[in-house]
Amino acid sequence: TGIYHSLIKLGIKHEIPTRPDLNTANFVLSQFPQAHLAEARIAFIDARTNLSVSYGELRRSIYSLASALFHGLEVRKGDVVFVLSPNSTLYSTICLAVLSVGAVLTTANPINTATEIAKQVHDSSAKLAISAPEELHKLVPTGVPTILTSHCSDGNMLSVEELIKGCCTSPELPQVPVAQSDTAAILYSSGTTGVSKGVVLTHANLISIMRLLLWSADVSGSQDDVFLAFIPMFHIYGLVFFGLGLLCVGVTTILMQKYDFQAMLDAIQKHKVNNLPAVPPVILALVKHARKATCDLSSLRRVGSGAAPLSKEVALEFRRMFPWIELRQGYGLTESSGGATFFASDKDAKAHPDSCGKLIPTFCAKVVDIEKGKPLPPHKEGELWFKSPTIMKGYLGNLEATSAAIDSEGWLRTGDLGYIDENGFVYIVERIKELIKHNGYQVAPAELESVLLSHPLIVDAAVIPVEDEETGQIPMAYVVRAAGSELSENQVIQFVAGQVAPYKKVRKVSFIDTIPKSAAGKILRKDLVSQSKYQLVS
Ligand code: 4UV
Repeated sequence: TGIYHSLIKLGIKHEIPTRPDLNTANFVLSQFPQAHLAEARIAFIDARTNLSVSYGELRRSIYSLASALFHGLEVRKGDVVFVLSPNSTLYSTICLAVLSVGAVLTTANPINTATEIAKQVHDSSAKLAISAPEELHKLVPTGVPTILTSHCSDGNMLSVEELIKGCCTSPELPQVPVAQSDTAAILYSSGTTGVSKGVVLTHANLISIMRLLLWSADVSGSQDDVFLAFIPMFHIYGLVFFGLGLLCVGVTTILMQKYDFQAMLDAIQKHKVNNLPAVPPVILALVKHARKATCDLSSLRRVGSGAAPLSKEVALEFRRMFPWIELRQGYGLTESSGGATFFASDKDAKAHPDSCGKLIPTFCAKVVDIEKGKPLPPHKEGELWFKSPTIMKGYLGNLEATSAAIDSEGWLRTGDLGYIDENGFVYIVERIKELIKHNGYQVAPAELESVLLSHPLIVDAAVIPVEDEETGQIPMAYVVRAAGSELSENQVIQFVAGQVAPYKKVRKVSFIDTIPKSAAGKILRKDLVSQSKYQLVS
């Protein structure tokens, strides 16, 4: 039939529940370590301040904040709450309290610019924002009512910290009926084309992905693990692991506000971290610099890599240098609530260094011929399509983009070219969608093109990815200047840098007479990609 099914069956315990009243928050809380002693287990440690939070404290904070949001701030079912914060010990509390009252979570990269943030506040129709004090200035112009995460000495704004302290401890969550088909989160992704869109994830989506994470943790016996989190919780990868899912497993997570190579090594050594979900640039940095750095990585047992392709050479070198560490690649998308493939054993991962694993349980896949639209047999390259209970409901308020992404039978088009071998291992060959990934972060060419076109001396523009060893890809702009203009590469770079978050900066510019386009006016990016390769070598 051309359909690949995950060959791994879930046990009864991990099957997707049908209880209609279960929401993401009471699901996570129902999985917390239950016994009295287990309440003292540490859930989070802030790597910078050493502040720790036990599972018992976390549960009480979630109850208190949920009560304060519901009774005090009148946050109601369906209200969108915008969270703007780096990783912190409060992040999960905020997410779970918001979800528990049936409100909808939307998250953003705290280094986004005020304009980017305003766009998301507007697009998601946020009713309330919760902001780290240092990012507050970006929310003020939007006029959205805002509370801070932690108390800030200058000013009299409410903070989550105070709400938790001030609220008489509530013994339970406010009783808000939430259906699993209700929206839980709106995360932003550009999908296969265009600008960032709101990916609507339901409670059923999030509960399903957490069940799968729980199942894989049970398989590998992770309950006593110590994880390190620099992957941000605003992104699906960090949200599912650190914000929600690992709390179901009962592990301890050491939190870093942002990635820093030396701070990461120090934290691994100090806290005897054994699990490190990472991205390819971090694996490369370990291969290149760990030998020279003074560090003890002997506690590490497993390192994960996802969000962008990991080169086979780097993977092999990593295993040679750190033979005691399992390296497991995974692959996923915001649109599939995170992971779609994974390795269940190190033996499999070792034997397939260029694969990103097998379909996770409950997933089906098709590899579809790009020209003919027909499903392909093993080893043949085509676009990967997925079906699973974790696939998003659609893009917020955008039926056209939704039906372009998900067909009438529920198949999600990934925009990734790959193949599946006869044993079910999945290989990603190339990204065919427009998306650029810089250090694992999404950069949408269409967004940069619209910034470029707002320059009075730019007549037309197209942005494409250029491969980069350290960061994966960098955005490169092809620019058509107005007649007689002497606009320089540096001026273009500075112009864009002034308007976008640092990870989205255009880092190379080439001037061109016309942008190649199809008869329908679509930018022929492939032509520009070939041209850029020629330019870089000639
Ligand atoms: O939407 P997004 O930014 O989402 C992600 C999610 C990555 C995750 C999440 C949970 C996991 O457990 C895990 O292992 C990985 O990145 O970007 C989706 C696109 O990123 C590329 C691919 O083009 C997706 O469509 N991508 C993600 N992982 C890989 C990858 C990979 N291992 N190899 C190649 N490309």
